[in-house]
Formats: sequence, structure tokens, C-alpha cells
Amino acid sequence: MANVIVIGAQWGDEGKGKITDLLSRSADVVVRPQGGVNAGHTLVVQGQTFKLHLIPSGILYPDTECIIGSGTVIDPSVLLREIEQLKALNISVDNLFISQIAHVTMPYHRLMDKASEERRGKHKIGTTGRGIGPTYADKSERTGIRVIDLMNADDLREKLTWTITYKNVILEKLYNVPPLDPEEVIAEYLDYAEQLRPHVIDSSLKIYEATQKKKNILFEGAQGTLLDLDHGTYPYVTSSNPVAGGACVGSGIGPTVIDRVIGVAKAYTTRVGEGPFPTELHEEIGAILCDRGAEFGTTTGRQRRCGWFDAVIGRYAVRINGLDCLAVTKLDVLDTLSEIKVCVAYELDGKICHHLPNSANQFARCKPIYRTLPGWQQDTGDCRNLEDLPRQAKDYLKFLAELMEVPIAIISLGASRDQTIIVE
Ligand code: 2SA
Ligand code: MG
Repeated sequence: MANVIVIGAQWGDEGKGKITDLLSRSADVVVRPQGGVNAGHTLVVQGQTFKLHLIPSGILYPDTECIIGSGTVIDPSVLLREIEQLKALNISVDNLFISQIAHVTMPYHRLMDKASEERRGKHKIGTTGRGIGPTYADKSERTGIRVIDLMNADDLREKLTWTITYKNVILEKLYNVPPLDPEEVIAEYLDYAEQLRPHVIDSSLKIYEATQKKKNILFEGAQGTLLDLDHGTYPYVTSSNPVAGGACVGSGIGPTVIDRVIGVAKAYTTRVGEGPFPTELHEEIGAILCDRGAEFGTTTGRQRRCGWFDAVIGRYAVRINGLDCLAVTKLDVLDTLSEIKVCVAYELDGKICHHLPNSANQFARCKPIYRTLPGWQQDTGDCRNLEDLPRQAKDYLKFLAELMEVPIAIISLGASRDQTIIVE
């Protein structure tokens, strides 16, 4: 297993949760390097379904250490609810660690996220409304509150009194939102601090020690390559770095620690929120993908936009992340289709374009150029080996691998753990 980064190769929701769950079994340590409660995966434990936003799914394995890394932003109210859910199922959280230099989402971040989206009107990003952008903005502006600040009551009081006074001006004057009471917020966060304290650590040191002991570390990316703040489809992106390089920054390790980078991509494409999406399907087939793929957000319940597989984006993800291989998920969602299209290039202003344009306006003008492949029109949910797959499904995967110039190492054919093919 060694040290592996798993990242999303599209716009998030690629099914990273299932792939990391699979790999967590051989991991000693699982690190979540970036993102906040905008991410989400659904777990089924003892017949009960629940959602985790911050805690890596490795928490279900008692011997796996789970670290919420320094590049994340933490909303303590949500994190504590997740901890409570796990404890109620008798799942120990003694193996959960939280970076003391991660930034903390405050009530004003959530208010500002929602208010600024309203203000943007037709220019809105379509955020999850969880305060992610404003928390990372404060980190960059150097007015953020870090977990370590919560650990000292006097420091926290001083910092928050000043910060909330400042934020109240913005809330009232810019957004017409009633001001927050600093004392209330301070009391609330001091209470969170005491509950989180047993988990708080110097995370990069802990990860370093794990590397020294030759432990297997899994770095679990949230969101996806196209949502990366620097390399995604800006401005319709999140405020962190979901790309492989972000896993190093968000964990406090050097790139030489990493042995392998796995990209996860759906056999088609989805996107939540606003922004251009060349292969988007508005009609019947889009509805089939959405319905068969249960394409609704884990965090907000929003319906995801669905479209054909886009190999321009796929190749971009291979390049930006240095992918060693791909895990292709939800292949079974295509089972009923008679024809399947793959976008092999774009047409942009009358010219063929093989690379993702950096300009949002140009990207919005890109028209997909498709290759049409025959569907297999058979159930694949029970296939357990490559040989079990219908010929057309094997051809489809082979075509994707050739277009992207990376091998496909894992194929997922349903939500359950055994609906997986590991390609030898
Ligand atoms: P934000 O809230 O500032 O990060 O939103 C900015 C953009 O990033 C997108 N985004 C996501 N896209 C897909 N999945 C995400 N996570 C949730 C999930 C989504 C949900 O795992 O299902 O439940 O709605 C995620 N998080 C952020 C977002 O749609 C904006 O386009
Ligand atoms: Mg998700």
C-alpha cells in the first residue's frame, strides 16, 4: 500500500469515499488534508445510514489513526455532531486527531457565505453555504482563528472580541445582517474547545513520525481537481487545493513521502453548483444518469448536473495531479444505455481544442466533440472480475484509459464494498 494520495479527477463526488474506504483497510493512518464540511460521504454502519463531513471513513477501523489535517477548515459544531453519531454506535473516536493549526469556521463565516452568494445574484458560485470561502479568506487575510487559538481561553477571548467587532461592521453595513454578540460566540466556542481538546495535536509531527515508522498513510482528498482554487474552473471552485500537491501542503509533508497518486473519476461526469460544464445533458439521458446514479449532494441534498465523460478534463487531471492510475466508479449507472458518448476534445471558436482553456469565458464556449460507443445493456453490478464485464464495457474502459494515458486500476459497480473489480 505505501503512502497514497486519493484525489477527485472531476468536480467532486466521484465516489472517493468508497475508494478510500477500500484502501483504508490497509492504511495505518488516514489524513484529510483540505476542505471542510462542504465535503460529505455517506456511510452505512450496522444498518444505519449516516453522513460524515470531516472525519475520514477510516474511523470505522479501530486501529487506523485518522487525522484532520492542517489544510482543512473545521466547523466544530458539525465535527462534534459527527463524533456524537459515532459514539452513539459505540465506534471509538480515540483514534481521531485534529490539527492544531487548522482554521476554524465561525458563525460569521457561515453568514457571510450565504449573504455574499445572495449579493452575487446571477454571478453566484453555488457554494454549499457552509462558510468555506470566508474561512479560507480569513486565513489568507491573516485574521483567521485556528484550533490552537481555541485551546487558550484568554487568547480566544481577546482575538474574538476584536474579530467579531470587525466582522459585525461588515455584516451590518455590507450585508444588512444583524450583528453577532461576541460574548455568546466566545462562550459557544470555549465549550467546543473543551470537547475537542483531547483530539488536538501537532499533526505534521504525527504524520512525520508515522513515515519514520514506515506506516502506510492514505491521504484522502475532498472535492475534485476542477474545484481546485488555483487549477480548477475559477471562479466556480472551492477555496482549497483538492489537487495532489495540496495533499502535501495540507498535511505538512514533503512530496518525496508520496509513493502513488490515484485519481477517482465517475464513468460519466457530474457537477454541483454553477459554472460551465460542456458535456452536461439536459434531457432524458441526464435524467437517467441522475436517477440511476442517485446524484444528490451529501451535504446540501442538491441535485447534481449530469453529463457524458469528458476526457479533456480527464487528461487535465492526469497532468495536474501526476496520476499513476485511475479508479473508475459508477460504471453500472451506464448499464441501460444503448449508446455512450465520450468527449474527446472541444471545439472552441471553430478550432479544435485538446486542452482545458484557463479562461472561464472560453471554457463556457467550448462545445464537446464526441466519440460514440455502443452500450452493453446488461447488468454489471454482479461482475467481480474484468472478464465478467460485457465486451462493450471493457471496450469503453479501454478507450478511456487510452485517451487519458493512464491505467485503470479499480472499477466500481455499485455502492457496496464487494461491487468492485481490482485490475491486476
Ligand atoms: P464551497 O461551499 O465554497 O466549497 O463551494 C464552492 C464550489 O465547490 C463545490 N463543492 C462541491 N461540489 C461537489 N461536491 C461537494 N461536496 C458535497 C458532497 C456537495 C453537496 O460531497 O456531496 O452536498 O452539495 C462540494 N463541495 C463544494 C460547490 O458546489 C461550488 O460549486
Ligand atoms: Mg461527496
